Amino acid sequence: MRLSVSRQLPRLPRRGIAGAAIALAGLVATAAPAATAPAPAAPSTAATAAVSPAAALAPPDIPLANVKAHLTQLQSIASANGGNRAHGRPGYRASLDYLKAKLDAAGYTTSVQSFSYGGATGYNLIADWPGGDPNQVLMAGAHLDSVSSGAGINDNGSGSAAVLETALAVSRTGFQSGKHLRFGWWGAEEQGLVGSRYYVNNLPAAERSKFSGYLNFDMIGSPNPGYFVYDDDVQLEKVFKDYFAGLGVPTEIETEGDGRSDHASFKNAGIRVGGLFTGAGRTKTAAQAQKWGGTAGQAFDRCYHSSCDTTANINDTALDRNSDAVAHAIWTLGAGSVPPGDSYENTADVAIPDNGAAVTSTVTVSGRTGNAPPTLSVGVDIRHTWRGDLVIDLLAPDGTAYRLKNSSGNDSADDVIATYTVNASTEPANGDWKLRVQDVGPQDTGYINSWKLTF
Ligand code: DTR
Ligand code: CA
Ligand code: ZN
Ligand code: ZN
Repeated sequence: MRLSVSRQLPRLPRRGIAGAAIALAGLVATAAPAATAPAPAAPSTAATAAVSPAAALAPPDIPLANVKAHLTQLQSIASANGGNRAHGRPGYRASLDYLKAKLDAAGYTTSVQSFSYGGATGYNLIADWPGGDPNQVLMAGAHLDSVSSGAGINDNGSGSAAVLETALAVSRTGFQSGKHLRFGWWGAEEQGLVGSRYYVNNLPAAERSKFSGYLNFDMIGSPNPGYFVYDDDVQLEKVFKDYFAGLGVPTEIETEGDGRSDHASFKNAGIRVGGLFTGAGRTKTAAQAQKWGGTAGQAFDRCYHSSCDTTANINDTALDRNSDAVAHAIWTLGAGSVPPGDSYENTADVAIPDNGAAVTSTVTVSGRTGNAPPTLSVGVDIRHTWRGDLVIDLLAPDGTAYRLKNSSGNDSADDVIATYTVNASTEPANGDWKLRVQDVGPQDTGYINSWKLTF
């Protein structure tokens, strides 16, 4: 005797799958369509809501002359303060004050974070551009300090100036990013990523989880340049590779510095990172000289950590290309035109008819290479009222169905908020993946609250 109980489905507060996921890692669906229960009828009302990327606005050209003017200022400030911008020396704080004044005048909300290291006070400069989704923070940064032997114009005036000028371009153009834009300049990187680690370690966990990515720019104007892209994150790497491909400039993955610059502080905290590098003390090979020009058998930067790292130690083409790449990344990622990392989510509610036809919700996966993994994670968040006899399938772009959940008759469980693992290694990753849900028993109303694929 079934209770004829029905209740209005409360519009429960949306909660992220991750926040309440129950990992059912032991469940690995096989490649063959499920045989345990008749596959539900093809959805008559395929309620799909593909998440399509917002149109990306064209990023502005970053004027090389503006970037070089900042380098000239940094050179002058170092020359007037003992010849450097090193941690604990007057040239560092004087340089930070120069950047802060520019950012304040451009309408940024700036803050200076101080920390102690080696008996001296260090400072980080943080600049927030008002607006954007506070739960999706896109940050670009560079270390502002130099070694004590010189003005550090390539290491790392180049990254500092390019990030500064990109931030100023955001203001000049009034760019309204979908994500909240934040820029940072770090102290005491040369002492071992001290400033950036202090910043990340002092972020509350809830704040750290809001980062959609951190982009690092440390040495991007080397006089004998290479074009290296950080390969820590597939999506962020792709943004930069696509940019350089558009220029017809080949790139290599950055291998000299894994962990050797401020992106490591963010990566160690689980934040996705990307960035660019034009080389330091390593020697350019003949093959690299063939594709990039410059001098084989010579270091990418012969003045690395030396007093000759002055405004004369910059390759203008490299600095210009990389400065424009910073803007390209901010405008592209900021506009939300690149899926957030390896996860693809649909948050559109889709009603599930009581004892009725199956419905579907779609996520469009693009920009990946190869097949899906044998451990494709499928997070679902389905709300329903009572006797939820739900059958849940994942449909690959070619229509292959992977059974995630069978109806369990009198399934009196409440919401289905779970993470399933599917072996989808025979399926190409890109395409329209669908979550298909059918309620095969009466007395129930429900809806797909959200669902997420993570590769
Ligand atoms: N640690 C940086 C220089 C450096 C050396 N290798 C890499 C790779 C990626 C970024 C930076 C670097 C410094 O001396 O500031
Ligand atoms: Ca430019
Ligand atoms: Zn250095
Ligand atoms: Zn550096």
